[in-house]
Amino acid sequence: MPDVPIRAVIFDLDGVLTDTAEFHYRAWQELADAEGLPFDRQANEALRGVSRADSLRLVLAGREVDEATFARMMAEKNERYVELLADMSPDDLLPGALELVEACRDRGLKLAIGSSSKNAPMVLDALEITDRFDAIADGSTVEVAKPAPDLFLAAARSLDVEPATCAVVEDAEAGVDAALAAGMLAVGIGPAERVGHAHLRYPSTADVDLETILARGA
Ligand code: B16
Ligand code: MG
Repeated sequence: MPDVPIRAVIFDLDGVLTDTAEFHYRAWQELADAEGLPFDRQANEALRGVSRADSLRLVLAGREVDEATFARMMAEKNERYVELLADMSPDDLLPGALELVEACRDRGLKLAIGSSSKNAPMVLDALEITDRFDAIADGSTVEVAKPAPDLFLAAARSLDVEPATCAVVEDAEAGVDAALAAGMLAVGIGPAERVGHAHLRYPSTADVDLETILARGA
């Protein structure tokens, strides 16, 4: 990691600013049950931060389906997921999330969202935090999903900053992989088994210490 000052922070959404993982899980479980596919909470863990299409491939676990069936299954899962999001409000921000975003803004950092979710703009609106960010890169921004670096590189381009000056806050193994591949400072949220390969790691968003992040990049 080159010693360059951090000028921007790219936030993952699901699992860092809000916890939609339970809704994703319920929507996948209902689809799996309807299709007679074996699936449970443990299998769901592998889907964290993974795009919708890659998630369905994991749910199918090698079972072949034609293109139309694949598209229908993705649509059904998303329809259910969006239904479950209906009651989302600022109360669904994770503890410490808004405080961290505000602290970044107070330090003059540029802020972006780098989420694999195509529903990210809707979730940000429901949380009433869209206006806090200078750029939003989501599941519709790039072709190649995390763990490829493309999404975070697109966020850095939108912010007009060099990748090495960005810190990425991520809860998923695939997201930390993507941040490292982008040459950014990776800040992992969660257990070491999942995000232990990040440069810095905190158990939860509320534990993140911005000064340590900034000192690390300086
Ligand atoms: P959608 P993140 C990810 O969001 C979720 O963690 C992951 O579970 C989901 O499959 C993915 O977005 C795609 O979401 O189906 O809404 O497009 O963690 O990158 O903010
Ligand atoms: Mg996430």
